[in-house]
Amino acid sequence: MIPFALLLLAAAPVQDTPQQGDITVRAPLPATPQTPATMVVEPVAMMIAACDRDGDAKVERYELEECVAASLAAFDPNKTGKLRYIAFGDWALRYLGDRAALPSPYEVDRDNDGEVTLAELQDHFSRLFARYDRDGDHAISRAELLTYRTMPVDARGPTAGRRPEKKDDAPDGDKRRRGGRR
Ligand SMILES: [Ca+2]
Ligand SMILES: [Ca+2]
Ligand SMILES: [Ca+2]
Repeated sequence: MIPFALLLLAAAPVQDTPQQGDITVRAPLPATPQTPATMVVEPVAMMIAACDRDGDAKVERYELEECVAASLAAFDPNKTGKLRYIAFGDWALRYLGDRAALPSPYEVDRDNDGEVTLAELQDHFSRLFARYDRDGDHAISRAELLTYRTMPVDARGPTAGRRPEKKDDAPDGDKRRRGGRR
């Protein structure tokens, strides 16, 4: 009796599996509209957030200074204490995510000698610290690192400057088009 029951159990799923020669066509999943991004983080704020060493999600000055020094040292194998602009671009790519992200080397290199020294970099981040620490408690919280966008944004990005949509482009019309009946 038991072997027969097991056989039935084993056979049951077969009814649902496609027979040889059947073709299963899956419709593509509908695109999920992105939640409008009203809160963003500047590249340099992303770097500052990653400087939290003790895990309290806040960045204090000593943490930022250590972090900035270590970041420069990573691109300064000969320990010259400075980065030329090309090396600064590599630094920016790693820590800010893009060579062109702010701050630019021109901004940080205060004496315009073509090199960003550790002192210049620390000075720049010290001013950033003062800017981000809005409540003046000598620590930068994640809330202080957020930038709030005032520009209306939808799934396709900022809506400013876009041509107004025609009435035909109402959500219903949109759905019909995406339904694939052409
Ligand atoms: Ca911390
Ligand atoms: Ca300089
Ligand atoms: Ca603060």
